[in-house]
Amino acid sequence: MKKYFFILLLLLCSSVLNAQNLKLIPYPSNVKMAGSRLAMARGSGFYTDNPRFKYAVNYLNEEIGSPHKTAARKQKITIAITPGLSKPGAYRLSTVGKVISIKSSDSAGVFNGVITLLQLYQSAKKEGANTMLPGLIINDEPRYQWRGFMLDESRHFFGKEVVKQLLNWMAFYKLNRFHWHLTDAQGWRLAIEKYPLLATVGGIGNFTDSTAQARYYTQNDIREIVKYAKRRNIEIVPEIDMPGHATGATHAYPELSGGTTPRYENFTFNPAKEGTYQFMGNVLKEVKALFPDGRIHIGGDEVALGIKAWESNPDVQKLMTDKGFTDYQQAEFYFLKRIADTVQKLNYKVMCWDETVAAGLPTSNVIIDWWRQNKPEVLTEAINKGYNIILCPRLPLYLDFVQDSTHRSGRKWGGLFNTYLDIYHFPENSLADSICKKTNIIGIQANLWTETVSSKKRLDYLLFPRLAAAAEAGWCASSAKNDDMFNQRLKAHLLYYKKAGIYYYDPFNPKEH
Ligand code: TNX
Repeated sequence: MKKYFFILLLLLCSSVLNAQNLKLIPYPSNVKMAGSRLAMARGSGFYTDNPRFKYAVNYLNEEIGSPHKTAARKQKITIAITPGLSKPGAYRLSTVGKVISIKSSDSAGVFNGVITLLQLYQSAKKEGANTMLPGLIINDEPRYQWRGFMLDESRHFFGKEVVKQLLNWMAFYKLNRFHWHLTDAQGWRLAIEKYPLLATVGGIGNFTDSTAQARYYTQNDIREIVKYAKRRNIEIVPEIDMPGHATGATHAYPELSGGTTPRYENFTFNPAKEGTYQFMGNVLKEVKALFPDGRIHIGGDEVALGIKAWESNPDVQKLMTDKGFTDYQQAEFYFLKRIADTVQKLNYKVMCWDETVAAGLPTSNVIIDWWRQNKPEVLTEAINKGYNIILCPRLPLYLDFVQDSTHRSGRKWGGLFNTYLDIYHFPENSLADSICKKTNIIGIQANLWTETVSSKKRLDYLLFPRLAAAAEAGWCASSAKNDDMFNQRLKAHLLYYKKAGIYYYDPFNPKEH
């Protein structure tokens, strides 16, 4: 009898203390369970003596809802920057003994350690008035330095509170780059002081209603959001899409249009007018002042769709003759080179979509977003030319595609869609091993285009839980992936979404549409 009791106890303990039970997403590279536990009293929070990282610990306290300013009993965390951890963003977290410690070689790693602690706390067992943190040592490092998410706010505008909530979830999943698609044909969403009509006129309308009242971010909004993101270890890359997808801007300033009539049908900026370059130079200066993280995305996608109008544009015709261009793509690339040069003269790095791989931009300080999964040769070309590359192919990384075959709203291409497991297994499920190993692939990114997304509810439904899968794909080695284990952890995270009032898709109970 006694013997069975002990076996039962052992089984119970091992299930409580088993690393497999940790509800961490993304899952850490290495976890060692110590068998101990660390009790935290209800209402207590965390503190650190390290002044440099008080902000991170305060963030943790806010997230767990601890009144950290007044908490009587607080759990100490020692935080140290120690050289020698191999990758940027790597950290070591220990919860063994009485004091929690986080070590890293950089502040990104410290933040990542704090986030792991936050997730441990969220999923910790409660015993009476105590939260029981498992005693463990985690050594962890990201697979990719760039773990991104892109939101299109031109097609539909969601506003500050939604963006902040997204930044919170990104931080929770250690996603560290927010690509913000702020301008497009359906609306210009960023106030520029020198050209106020960009926002007040260019901001009118959206994909569903071209007359909707102007919606845009003021410069104060932007500063607030940039600060909010920084506190969460998230860099923001603003996108000013050009020379295509320009109608939001040319709606406000028709003289910039590459077409002959001023409004919607004209898709590009005029590449043949010096005024366009002056205008963009001034816009980019303000963009740089607002976004301190050192990168601007200049678009460069789908210009071919708008080039037709150049045939009847006398300025463009003159440019073609003067420069001896024989096809319009040369004019497009001429435009992109001048803009890239302007950004680089501002000491900022350039990002652009993969159509620009052929444009002859300098390879240093230019990052390419590879999105056309039906053009693997473009990815190979970008790799061979030596560009740094972010992988964001439509399949499986576009989140405007539905998650399930039964879903009605969202995109499906001849029945194709993107499940959370398609994302989880990226890139090995999509690209040859030899490509996956290329070191100039610096990251992956999930993109949400919003032509089909006009409400917060729909936004949530497309994002969750695929954001979690994207985070794990960006962080974990392919050898560490396991569907069953991921599903187990994900189930716990669905409860977090529920608690937060998120309208998520439940892949384990897929009855909603
Ligand atoms: C192509 S992806 C675009 C976007 C659209 C998206 C989905 C990319 C760089 N350009 O403008 O929103 O397809 O329709």
